[in-house]
Amino acid sequence: MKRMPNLWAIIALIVGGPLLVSAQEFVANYEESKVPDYTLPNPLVCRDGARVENAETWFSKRRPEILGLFETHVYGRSPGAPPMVRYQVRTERGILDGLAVRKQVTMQVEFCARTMDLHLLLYLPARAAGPVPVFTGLNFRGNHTICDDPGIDLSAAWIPNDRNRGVVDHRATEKARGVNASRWPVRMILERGYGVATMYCGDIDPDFHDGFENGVHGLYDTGRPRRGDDWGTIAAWAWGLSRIMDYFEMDGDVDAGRAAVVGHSRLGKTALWAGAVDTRFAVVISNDSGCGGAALSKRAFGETVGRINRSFPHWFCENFKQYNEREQDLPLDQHMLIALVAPRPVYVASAVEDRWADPRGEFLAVLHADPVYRLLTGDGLPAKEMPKADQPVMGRMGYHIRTGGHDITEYDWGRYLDFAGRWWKE
Ligand code: GTR
Repeated sequence: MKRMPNLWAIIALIVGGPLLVSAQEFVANYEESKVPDYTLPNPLVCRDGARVENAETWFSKRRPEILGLFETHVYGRSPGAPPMVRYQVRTERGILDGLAVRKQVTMQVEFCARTMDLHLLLYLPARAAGPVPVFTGLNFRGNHTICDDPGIDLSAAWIPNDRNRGVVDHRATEKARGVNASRWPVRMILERGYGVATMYCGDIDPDFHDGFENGVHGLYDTGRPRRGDDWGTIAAWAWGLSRIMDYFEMDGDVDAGRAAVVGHSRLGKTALWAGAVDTRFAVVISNDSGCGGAALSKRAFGETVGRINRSFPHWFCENFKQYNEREQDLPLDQHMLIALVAPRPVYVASAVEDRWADPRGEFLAVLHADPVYRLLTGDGLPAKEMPKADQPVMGRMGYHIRTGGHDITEYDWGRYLDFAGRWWKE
């Protein structure tokens, strides 16, 4: 018998439909008492149950195992260095009132007869007597946004809108110059005797879900089906940071043995992954990196795996989506990402109001990576409890929680310069 659609069902759908959708909306947990019970894998116990008792076992067995877990389940597998890169360097002196030498480097990457251009901006202290250590990180909206220096080339790439700062165009404009300068205290870094280098993340891979057709994915991945462990956008950005490192190794004004990789938020996640994959980075710094960065996923506090994968389906590899609402099944957690940086100095920072990034989870990840640092170096994080706001702790591992919100500020940078300086003055 053919049934008529039930009128009440239709009315319920019209009235209740929107309620149903909003009931499924994500509600972040911000209560410590509601953090689920979780067990973290021990970074010093191999998958076969063998304990890591020395550096030999760590480097030959456990570290590759952990790196493989992150490649398979979280960030995806990246290709190595491209077979061909052409560099074009423009050097200008007497920049920023004589404080700096500015280099703008175009790197043309070629793969299988396809090419793409990456644009590096590098400032070096004018008074440097030899090669200097350099802080390097990607930027969110183009090199021209990091400083009021009118000589920085305007980015020609697609740029996300930033209505908060009055930028509503997807192309760079003169009025966007320096809009992110508060996040890049270039003069302060130069005055301390260091260089600073940056590249627009969108040069490497644009930050929207384009089916992995644009950016470096378009260069490498076309013509074959995507696999579960293929690299996502964060891994692509990290690959870009390694290309900056390739350049450093060729520039006699840069001390490539003393390069710090630094990043904020999604680019802080990127800095950690770059530091894990590429051991040429001597110091690794993550600022407010949160979920998929320094924060423990299994705490499901603030932003969660499910939420981040739904909001940003292109950031991680496809396999990571299996852990949406199933963090407890992950065979790893982010303390193991930090452990991958060992024995190199690592610094993680949080902000008090940045609960979305789970400051406590970021601190705990550092703390739970400490045994690896202790085993390899006898040094680690000189704290067992989370420090109070604006009271940094620094050993071979560093941590602070700054008052204020989600941002990278001059205060944060000041601590990073102090921290890296401790190691570089040795
Ligand atoms: C948020 C995202 C965070 C963080 C942040 C950012 O929307 O949920 O994981 O990466 O963006 O990069 O500013």
